[in-house]
Amino acid sequence: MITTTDPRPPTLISRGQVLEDTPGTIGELRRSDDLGTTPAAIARNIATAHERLDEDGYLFLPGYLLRDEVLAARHQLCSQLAEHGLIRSDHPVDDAILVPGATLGVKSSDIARDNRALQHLLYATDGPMIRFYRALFGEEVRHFDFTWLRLVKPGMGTASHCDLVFMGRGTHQLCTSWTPLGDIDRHLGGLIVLEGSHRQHDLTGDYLATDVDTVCENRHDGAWTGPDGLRNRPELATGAITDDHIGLRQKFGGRWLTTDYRAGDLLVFNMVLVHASLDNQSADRLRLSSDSRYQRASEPADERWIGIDPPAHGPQSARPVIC
Ligand SMILES: O=C(O)CCC(=O)C(=O)O
Ligand SMILES: [Fe+2]
Repeated sequence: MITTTDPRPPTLISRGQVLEDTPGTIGELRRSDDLGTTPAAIARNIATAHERLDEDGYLFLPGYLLRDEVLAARHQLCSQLAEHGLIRSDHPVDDAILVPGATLGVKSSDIARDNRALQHLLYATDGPMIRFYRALFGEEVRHFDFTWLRLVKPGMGTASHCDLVFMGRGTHQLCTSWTPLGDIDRHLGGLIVLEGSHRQHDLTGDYLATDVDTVCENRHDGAWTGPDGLRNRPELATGAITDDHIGLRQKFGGRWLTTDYRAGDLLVFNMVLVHASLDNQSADRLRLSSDSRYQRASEPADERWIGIDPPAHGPQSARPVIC
């Protein structure tokens, strides 16, 4: 009998580094499907959800979103990407096989905005996502209008960072939803979070006090030039903490946590949890996920991410300071 199961555990690679693979250095995300997998069940158990979010900095809800809705968003996304020539249309488009050498000629956030199924999945007023946040925040929810669509080609994932440095101009009480748009196992490479890092303020404090779009009025040594010729500080330009995810883990002492994600899973985390992603080790498949943000409607929102065509971060959102 021919078996297609590979008995070797997959090697986890992030930013080109093979991560340590001993029990004290790598682990599985804590699942919270014991709280239920429906909005009503989660709402009943919201106190425990709060406790876990405080304790872990994240909440992993496997199977909480409707798999059919996730796959509908994926299908529409793959059709859009095939139309733009990024993925092959001589294969089932949902397989997301990359056209070699192709690049996307439009902003991925525009693709996300035009994808009705994705907008419905992430933002429908009475859908599971918004109902989760309404229960969590205990009031009406505002979401950022900007949706970060991650179209990760074979190769490098995302460098370690906290979202606050990108999204900290309004309330800091907001959360990110990382939503796999398809099944994403460790080989295709999903999100990794650094255990306990949301409590390590002695290590992250200076970093968390920064804003990626700060420009120095009195220094001109930056990585990009903003309005009036002001330049930002090079150390802030990407918002990344480091590419050295082994060294970072050794410094922080926790484990890198991840899982084999399935379409329908939802990973929620706060603004100060250090996270990154695994490299896409596939030969030719595009990894598809979105990240979206939610907060209390009554609290101020970071204006970089609000509006029909949000300015996002970069020179156009420069904030001059003396440094
Ligand atoms: O998907 C990724 O590679 C990174 C996602 C991320 O940084 C986020 O969801 O905030
Ligand atoms: Fe992030």
